[in-house]
Amino acid sequence: MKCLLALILAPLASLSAGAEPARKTIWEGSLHLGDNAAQFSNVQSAGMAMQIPCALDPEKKGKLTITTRDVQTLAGDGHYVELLAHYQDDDGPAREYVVDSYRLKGDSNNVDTDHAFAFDPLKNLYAKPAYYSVRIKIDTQIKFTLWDDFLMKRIEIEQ
Ligand SMILES: [Ca+2]
Repeated sequence: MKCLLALILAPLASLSAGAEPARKTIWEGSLHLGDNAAQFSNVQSAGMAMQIPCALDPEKKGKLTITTRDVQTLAGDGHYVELLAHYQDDDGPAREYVVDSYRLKGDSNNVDTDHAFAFDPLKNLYAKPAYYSVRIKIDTQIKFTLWDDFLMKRIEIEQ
């Protein structure tokens, strides 16, 4: 009986080890996002948005982690994080779709902060995309005086 149990458990153990999600960094650096780059004079600025291409396994759900510094969203629902899917057709222009949209909220000062979001690469899609991208945009739907400036540090994918 013990022997039989070991036979059943061994393949299960190796299966779950193989399914361990792989973590990869798709972007790392130090980049200002916002409308007042002078707030971080020693760091390069991307202005109000940045977009990073990435490869995903369309069949696997995963986790997206955005590391920021000094996000202070005192008003509104937060900055936008969008997962986009890109397609190329033989007979037309390339297309992109927003697969999912998340918000970055916080009130952190001088500390790196992780924001984690679960994603489904095929959410609302009928065909597998050629590749994906992650877009970060500052929240511009609040009063100008309340617009936030912050630093992007890292974008990670776990699948
Ligand atoms: Ca800020």
